[in-house]
Amino acid sequence: MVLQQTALDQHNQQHFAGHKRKIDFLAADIPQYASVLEKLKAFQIAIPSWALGTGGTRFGRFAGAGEPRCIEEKLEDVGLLHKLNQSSGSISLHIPWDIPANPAALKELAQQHHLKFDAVNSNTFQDQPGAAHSYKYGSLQHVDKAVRKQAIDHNIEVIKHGIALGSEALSVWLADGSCFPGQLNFRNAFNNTLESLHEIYDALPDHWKVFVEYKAFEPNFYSMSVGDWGQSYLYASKLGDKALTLVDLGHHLPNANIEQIVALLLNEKKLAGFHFNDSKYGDDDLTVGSINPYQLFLIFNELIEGMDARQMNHAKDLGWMIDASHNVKDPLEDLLQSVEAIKIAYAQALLVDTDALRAAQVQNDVTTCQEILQTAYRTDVRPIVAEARLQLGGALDPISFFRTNKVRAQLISERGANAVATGL
Ligand code: PSV
Ligand code: MN
Repeated sequence: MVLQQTALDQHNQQHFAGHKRKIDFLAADIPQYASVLEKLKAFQIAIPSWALGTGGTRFGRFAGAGEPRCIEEKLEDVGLLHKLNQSSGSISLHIPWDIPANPAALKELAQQHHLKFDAVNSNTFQDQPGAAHSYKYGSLQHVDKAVRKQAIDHNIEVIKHGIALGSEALSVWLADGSCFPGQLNFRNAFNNTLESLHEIYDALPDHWKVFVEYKAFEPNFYSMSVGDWGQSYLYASKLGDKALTLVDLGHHLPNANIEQIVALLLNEKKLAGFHFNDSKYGDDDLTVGSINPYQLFLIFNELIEGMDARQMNHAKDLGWMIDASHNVKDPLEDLLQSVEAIKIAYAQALLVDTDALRAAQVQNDVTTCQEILQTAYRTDVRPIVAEARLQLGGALDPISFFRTNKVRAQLISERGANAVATGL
């Protein structure tokens, strides 16, 4: 479906007076207003192709309706999001859940929606029909060289798909590990994984990166072969400059200080970027900002401080992606909320008075440090996020537009009530 510009204009006219009151009030209070606005306009977050349908748990999946039935319809959905928020200008594909059979046509379709292809993801955590070998006991770590080779070949295949689409990064997440003590020789598993990753690394084009994602547990419950940022950092360091550590916010043990992990990885030039989501207990894959928005703000505070210290471009120099699952919400509404939460946290962190914070830190003035951070965090920055969207041609209130204009109902009438997307 195509969103009508007239509907968008009408929506913005209806919301404009209320918005104007709020933005005038906020702008008067932000000294760096113009630069914050420009940074917000430039900031894009990639949408995962696997999150456009309703997710599930191992107990069941309650599919929604009108889900995208093919890769083209997934692009269409991301196009809808981007038209509304002007901040979702790319899609991250997961292969073989999405096989780009005709890359030239797909690139053209992406261009029509003003989209680019972000990192491509490999999948060696599920067996594929007709595959010669099973990943039941791991993939890149496997004791059998033939299984490792199959997994390496798959990753190289994914790189080739990515090249055809104009992607510039491969994300590798391994389910490899063990469920019971004694099952695995840790050193051999590490060395096999490293050797396999080396072969994948060697297949990367010059300007490409490989993102090594870690996860503390699940599906293996005793050990994971890339279980934490230390292990990922070790692989990335041994591989070379093109290998970096990917931080998925749900992949830590409870209470981990993710903002500190991020600061150190950035300092070591080894931070790839993010899979954003939120969680209360584990890898819950909930809407970004729905559980712990303060943590998200603190992460962005470290990101901005660290990126500015290295004169990095906020919008381009790290990978910004969502990785979430929507069991009870409409996936498109959920993704709109996630992107909004990320932009809010980014905007709040841009408001931190960094000079004052540095001065307070060297004075060991702990109270002032907290005041500075919380003053920024408690600022309602939603009007400036909306203003950035408006200036780019998006909707002042994307969720309200989505509901009022019955976007899901239109998708259901086009695709049917039983259309189910591929993915987890
Ligand atoms: C694993 O839990 C993960 O976070 C990885 O990024 C996968 O590729 C993704 O979820 C999709 O299942
Ligand atoms: Mn992830």
